[in-house]
Amino acid sequence: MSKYCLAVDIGASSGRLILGHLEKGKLKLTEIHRFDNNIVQKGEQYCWDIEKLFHEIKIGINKCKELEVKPESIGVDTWAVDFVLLDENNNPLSNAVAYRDPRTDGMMEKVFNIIPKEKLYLETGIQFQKFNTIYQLFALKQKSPDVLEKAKAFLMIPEYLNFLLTGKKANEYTNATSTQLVNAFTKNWDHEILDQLGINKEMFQDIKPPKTVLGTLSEELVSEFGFGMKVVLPATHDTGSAVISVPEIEDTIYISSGTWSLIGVENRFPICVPKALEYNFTNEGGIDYRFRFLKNIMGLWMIQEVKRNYDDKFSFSELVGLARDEKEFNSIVNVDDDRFLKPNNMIKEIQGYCKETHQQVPQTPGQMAKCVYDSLADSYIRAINEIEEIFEKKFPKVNVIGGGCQNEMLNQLIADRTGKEVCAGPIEATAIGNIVSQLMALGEIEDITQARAIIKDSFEVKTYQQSFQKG
Ligand code: ADP
Ligand code: LRH
Repeated sequence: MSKYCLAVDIGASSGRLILGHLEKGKLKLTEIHRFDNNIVQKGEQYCWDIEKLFHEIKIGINKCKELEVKPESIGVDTWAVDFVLLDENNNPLSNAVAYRDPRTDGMMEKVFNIIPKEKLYLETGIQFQKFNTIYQLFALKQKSPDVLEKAKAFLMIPEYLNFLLTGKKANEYTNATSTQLVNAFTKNWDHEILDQLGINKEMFQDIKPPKTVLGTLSEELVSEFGFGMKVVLPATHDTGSAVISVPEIEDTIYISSGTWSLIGVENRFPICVPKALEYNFTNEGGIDYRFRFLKNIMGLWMIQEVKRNYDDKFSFSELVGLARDEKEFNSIVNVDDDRFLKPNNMIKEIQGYCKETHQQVPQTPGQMAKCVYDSLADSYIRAINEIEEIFEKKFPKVNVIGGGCQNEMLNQLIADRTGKEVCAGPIEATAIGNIVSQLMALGEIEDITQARAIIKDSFEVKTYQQSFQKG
């Protein structure tokens, strides 16, 4: 039996602490704590409740004691792009503003007036999304330049949580690339971009790769928990950890399905060709400097919001069941439309779109869910076609990972509409990727090839085939 590692995996909708260890060559998981994560309003801003998140991490660590397990290490991953700035006394200078906050409205265009879009893409290889860190920092520069000037440390969300755990400040490569401020080739902060935008360079920390042992729990926390642990950097960007868990990556298109849908392939080099720019694909940095060539498209955020607007009267699986009964309902929305990013009411927004486009307006929860799933499938198919066009080849398989892979209707829709084999799983891909990165750092797993073989052996994957012959 190997040492135990503790994964802290916090997505935009929920977080969990999962213990992992190797037993007879298989990875065993024990979920010890799960909690909700939501955007909260602080004054005028949409923010993350970072104090609550740290509190939940501490609850989870304390639960290890009840299980009489002392993990060798802990690793934190979260969603990307968001950050906290610290002053010279290591106190936060800013809220942990959430990427859905409208402060970045119009900022992309302002940045393009200084740095042409094509140049930004050629240097960073990163997809254009209005909430990327670069536009968040530029918004801060416009609206509160003093805050940016005073900042002594820029820490992304997992890095700030690591700082609270260890007192150590470091940036981590996979998450750093999501800022659109890292050069895809030097793999370091792009000082030219920072200078051109007038963003304080001094606040950025050294970039450390996944599998780095950052340090150990602070003495204060060791006395609070009664035990210490190493703090290891996994791929701290959740999608970076998730994609490690795709068991057979060759010739596979993965969809990391959660609040967002991240759809793409793994590469050894960044691809910044004009078609990739035109279709807005990203080259996010991964473990061992592999690149995730993917497109971040609307995900299950739409159904999360629909569910919330129905006062959580239906579970996710109930919504799937209700949608299945609506075979005759075929209205579709364009999920890429910005209006779905943070509407006041998702149900009304979807109804408004259908009305404006002269389609049948969804009225029941089943029709609403069917509309969301059909529309998401539509956008997956577009992205798959774009990938195949860029690579000038067909990919025979799609592997859906993450919480969304439990949506059997969506999995079947992808199989039916593409004719490809669709594999679903693992569900906890992100936490698994986090754990195997720690096990690699501790020398318990040799490399990512071995890690993927172990994952393939340890977790069940459900397969879907086209349910009818295209004719
Ligand atoms: P994130 O990491 O972005 O918070 P997750 O990977 O946890 O997201 O996935 C959450 C999503 O998984 C939910 O929005 C929901 O649509 C989907 N999901 C979770 N459980 C089920 C289920 N039993 N059936 C269908 N879908 C589910
Ligand atoms: C998925 C994710 C995605 C980012 C978005 C902000 O959780 O990290 O990769 O683009 O959140």
